[in-house]
Amino acid sequence: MPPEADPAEHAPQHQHQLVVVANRLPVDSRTLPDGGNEWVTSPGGLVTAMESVMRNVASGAWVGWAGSPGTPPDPFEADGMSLYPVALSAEEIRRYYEGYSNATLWPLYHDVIVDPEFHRAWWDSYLAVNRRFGRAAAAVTAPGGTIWVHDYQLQLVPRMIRDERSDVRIGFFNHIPFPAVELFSQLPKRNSILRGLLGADVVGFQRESDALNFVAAVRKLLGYHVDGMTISVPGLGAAPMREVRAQTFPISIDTTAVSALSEDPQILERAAQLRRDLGNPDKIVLGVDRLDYTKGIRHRLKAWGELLDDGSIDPHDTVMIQVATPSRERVEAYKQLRDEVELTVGRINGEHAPIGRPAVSYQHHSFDRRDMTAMYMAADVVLVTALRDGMNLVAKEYVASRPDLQGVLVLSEFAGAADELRAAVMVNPHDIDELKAAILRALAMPPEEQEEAMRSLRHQVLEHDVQAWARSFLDRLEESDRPEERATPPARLTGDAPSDPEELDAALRAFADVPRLLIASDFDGVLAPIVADRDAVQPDDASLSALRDLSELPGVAVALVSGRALADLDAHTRMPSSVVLVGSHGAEVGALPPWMQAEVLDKSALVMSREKEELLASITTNLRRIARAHPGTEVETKPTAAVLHTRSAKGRGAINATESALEYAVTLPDVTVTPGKEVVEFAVIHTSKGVAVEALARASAADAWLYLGDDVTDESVFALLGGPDVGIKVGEGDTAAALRIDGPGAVRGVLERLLALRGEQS
Ligand code: ADQ
Repeated sequence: MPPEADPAEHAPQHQHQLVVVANRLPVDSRTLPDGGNEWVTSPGGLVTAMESVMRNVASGAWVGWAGSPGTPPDPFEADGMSLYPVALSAEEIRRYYEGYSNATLWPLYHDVIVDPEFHRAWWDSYLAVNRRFGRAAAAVTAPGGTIWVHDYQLQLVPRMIRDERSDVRIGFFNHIPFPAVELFSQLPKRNSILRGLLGADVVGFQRESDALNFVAAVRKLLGYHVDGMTISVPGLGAAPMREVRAQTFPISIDTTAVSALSEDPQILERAAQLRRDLGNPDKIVLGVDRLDYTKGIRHRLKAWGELLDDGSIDPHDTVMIQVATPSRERVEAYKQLRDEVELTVGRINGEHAPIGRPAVSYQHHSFDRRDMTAMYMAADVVLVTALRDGMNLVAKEYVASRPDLQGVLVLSEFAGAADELRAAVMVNPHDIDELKAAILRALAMPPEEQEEAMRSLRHQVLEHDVQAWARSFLDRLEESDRPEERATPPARLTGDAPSDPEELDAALRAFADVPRLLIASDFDGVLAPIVADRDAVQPDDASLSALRDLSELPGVAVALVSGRALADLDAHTRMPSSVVLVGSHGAEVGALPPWMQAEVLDKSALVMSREKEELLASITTNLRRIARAHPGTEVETKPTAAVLHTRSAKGRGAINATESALEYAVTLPDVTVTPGKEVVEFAVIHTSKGVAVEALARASAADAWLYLGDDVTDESVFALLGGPDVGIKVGEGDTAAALRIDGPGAVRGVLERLLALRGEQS
């Protein structure tokens, strides 16, 4: 059982104006001489950044894991912040942290340098832990406060907080890269991740390419409208659109603190001592990394080994220090990496190290900031050869440690820092020959050239420190819409897990007991699987037959409600006259059975005027033009609407065509434009499935309605349901329905069960 301790229960509720949510709290456990335990804060870059902004708020808090399994410590105060530890069980550490976060997301987001693993139990744990973090943050934030969620371990948290607290501003910052949509698409539950992130008002990334990749994924996989870097997230039912901003905020370091250390005479002496300890080599080359396969340590050692092998470097003159901090040691890929790195270092030293001095000094442990700065000050060259890296702070720390303007930074173009540190010696670390040449060039660089490059690098790093980074993120967040001006989307279910079968059955039993019922269902994706060729749709005969039989029972009205044109729906379902057909998202209503009070249905709003006919003709012409430019897309015409279908488009054609259609839509204020699953509908009659079903419910004097739907257009019905009504969402996605089933097969089960329950009564 996961530990369910709620950190918020110890504290006054809703009190903090600014709440940071990150996987780890900035604390470590320390064992006392008496064997007891205490928590000490471990200020890293993020804490330092937050300190400066926390000073300007009345009350700041941090929600995160304290680093040990089981019961967490009670909330406590540190550095002017309240810390709220979140519990993780040993199993959750294995599944949520080492599993989904570090063996699924981490490799996938770093361009699949090692194969990501996918396990459903890991996802379940990720979901549960994200929910715990979200709840803890929502509980301690003041009304109208700000919550800043950090990193890939917590991508579902923004959405989860939004569902509980519509009054707060939510920001998310991704510290690692965001992959290209082609890679991201591999991720099972990818849409849940995107929807999780889109709960935020601002989603921040390290580099422009990350933000662009994210926006492309949202466009392609969710079909949402994007204007530049602003994403329009549709509200459910009657709720308005929300705007979410994707933006680049390159993270930095606490430059002032590093600069101060680099001017400390004791640290200067330490740097000199380090050189003496290494036998006074002419040159020291340094690598500092977490022992992670993304950091390119193997490539670096390969290049170094070859330079020694071919005699380009003399180990009597030049020493390499490789600091490789222990990391994620229980994850298989990391164990293998450690073995390989240590084997390579052993081989290089065995073959090249002079007696009493290493060719590579390998340090597999942590250093304090003072020692780290001394190393940077002693290093003539620092090698950052990451194969993929969100930013890479080592590069910036090195630059900030060199007020003497000496030293050369060799920097991988795949590290985020490459976008800013243009004066470094840039390298593609996959190209070992290029890497070797870059190392030699760095070692041979004349002092004046070093000075020129270092001056430019320092200008960049000193101007943009981590405090400025945090402030610019929070300022941007502050500029987003005031939360209280937005209506809350009535999402009752998020994610994609089907409802508990017992809960579903209880709802059906209660519904079947109501005297007068309306049972209405969408068609495509509910009574028939979605197919590429919409004329080849194959409805589930058993579902249709159950609906037919239900419509014969006393007190039961049945309707099929579809985006298809009425005639098309009729042709594919061949329903008897006892079943009402509603086409074109409510704009076309078929014949009503005699017992329905037809006069209740107000059709006046649905009449096509001449202007509307002309408008529809011009829309059709324009959509056809778009379709011609994107092979595989096509335009369907309906009596009151024109629809662009992109299901059969090749490659990026679907995205591009949708984009063009939505751009065109902006020019049509009086047209209802509805993006759906690989379709965009332009309707000149303002109606919705919700309006139509509500009218039918009135016409049939129903005491309760049941509605089955899978598409965003069905949300207009779900949003109207309440009390005795039953809304069932078919498939994944946030919804205003209260129940979820997974596909047309389960729909058949629901309809047959209803038939059995209601049949028993008659
Ligand atoms: P990391 O992958 O951890 O961070 P990085 O940015 O290089 O990578 O930060 C490492 C930090 O650890 C540096 O501050 C470094 O000085 C420190 N460090 C490394 N070895 C150490 C040792 N042995 N002892 C003490 N300190 C050590 C993730 C992303 C990065 C992104 C950061 C911040 O992967 O791309 O830059 O978050 O957003």
